[in-house]
Amino acid sequence: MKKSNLFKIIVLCSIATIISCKNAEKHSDAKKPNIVFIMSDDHAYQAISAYEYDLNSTPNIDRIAKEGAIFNRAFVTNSICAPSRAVMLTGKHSHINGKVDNIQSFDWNQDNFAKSLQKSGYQTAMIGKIHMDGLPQGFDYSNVLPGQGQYYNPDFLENGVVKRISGYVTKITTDIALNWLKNKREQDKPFLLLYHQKAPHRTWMPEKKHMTLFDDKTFSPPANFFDNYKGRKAAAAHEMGIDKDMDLVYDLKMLDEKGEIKTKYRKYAQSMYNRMDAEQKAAWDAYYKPIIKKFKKDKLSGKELALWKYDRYMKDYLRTIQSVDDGVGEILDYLDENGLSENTIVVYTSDQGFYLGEHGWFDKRFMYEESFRTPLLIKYPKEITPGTVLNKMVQNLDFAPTFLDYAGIDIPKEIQGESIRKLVKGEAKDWRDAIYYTYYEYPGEHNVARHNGVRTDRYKLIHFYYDYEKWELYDLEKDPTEMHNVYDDAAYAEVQEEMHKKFKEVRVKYKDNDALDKKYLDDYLSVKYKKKPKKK
Ligand code: SGN
Ligand code: CA
Repeated sequence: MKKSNLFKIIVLCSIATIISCKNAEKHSDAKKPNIVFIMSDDHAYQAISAYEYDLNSTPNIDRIAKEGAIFNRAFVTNSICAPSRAVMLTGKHSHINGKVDNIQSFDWNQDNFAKSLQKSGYQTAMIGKIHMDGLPQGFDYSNVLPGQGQYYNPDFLENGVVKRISGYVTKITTDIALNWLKNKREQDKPFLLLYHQKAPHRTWMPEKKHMTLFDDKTFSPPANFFDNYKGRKAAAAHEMGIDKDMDLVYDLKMLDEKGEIKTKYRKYAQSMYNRMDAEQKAAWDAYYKPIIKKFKKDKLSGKELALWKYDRYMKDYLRTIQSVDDGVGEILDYLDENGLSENTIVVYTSDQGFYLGEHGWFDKRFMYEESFRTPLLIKYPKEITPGTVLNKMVQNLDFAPTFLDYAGIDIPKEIQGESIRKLVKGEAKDWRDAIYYTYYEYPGEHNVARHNGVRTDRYKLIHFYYDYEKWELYDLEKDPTEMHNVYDDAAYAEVQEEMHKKFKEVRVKYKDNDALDKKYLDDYLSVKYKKKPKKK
């Protein structure tokens, strides 16, 4: 055969192979499920009506549970924003992915599940809050808030380019997500959409349309609102009390014109207000001015003031959630109306839980239930029976392997989480009986000491290992609100021993140890405080 003919045959064969591979790829891609991963920031499970706490009504988020499954025991591994997101992306604990606190930077060069999906043919987008520096990797399109983001007229970084957008952040984030689904999505590819809201993060600034919601209601705090922290020394040192730490002007909007209400963070409240346009300011003033006037007249103090603060906090916090729920409704409607629901997995979660007055607190960080736990709802009509309720312990560590599993991609052995795919179908044989927690950002805002611990179905062991060197043990069945530390209580001697064993086991399982704790402490102190840790 002539050389040129041989060459022609090779070229033709290669083209045929490429075409058939492409077709095969298209064919298998068509079966891959789309993923809409919805995350909000600081959304307490207590504030989702599907969890039945009777605080508010979130009909759209609830739709996910009705059409799919709800988890009663979903937890994070490190209850703070950026570390939680790093765990979610990598499927690895903070001490492995390196993003242990909000301060240090995240290494985007490491593997994450979006990169794997992208490589396997998914079109990927990251929209809203990500709270990590650097251009998000693994996404064909990103449009994210820089840092914490602003509620009114926020800046967005569209593929790394900054743009200020007029309006309210939750609505804008929804509009960007819908626009991507409608106009930027390639119809013949499976897609992964991370739709991540800033709300209901501090300082809980409501959208105009929900500004008066709950005005006919006064919220009463949980029974342990006036906690005295007996037997819980580290908890007692907190700086996240609604009573003593919540700022009247910054958090509770008492920005009076005369400047008579002077607080530590007043100037930040002023700059957030200044960011609004005339119309936004007018709506804001129409609502808050009469409240400010009454507040100045009433001169509340002591318990009365604490209860007033709680009520104002809850109203604003829940109002911001109403806008989040509206957005979820718009996305679900879009999927329904465009025949996408059947083949789309929709997840709703938060980067962690939040205190709504339990122990007298706002914020998170502690391993106590309300911030350790997080909401988790998932629907996927092809596999999940509507109305499924799950009580097994899952963690945000499980997102990456779960999404890889659904996308038919092998789960790398370095991933520390487990796919929940079988669990949701009721087909998981062995499931974990203990989960591991770490918290590092100390000394720092809200003064929550460094700690780690283990939780089983019934018990929780916590170790505050820096500055305090204290252990706490809780019997969650007898003491669900964690008011009685039973560490060193003779009645719990056996449980205590067993929990220490479990603690060691999870430390080994997840490859954590004292040397790593020390390393992260040294790194943190040198970055944040430029000083050496105290000698023990
Ligand atoms: C900000 C908040 C804190 C909050 C952290 C972390 N203060 O610093 O109250 O704990 O974020 O939140 S604020 O004055 O800026 O509102 S996280 O969700 O990003 O981890
Ligand atoms: Ca958060």
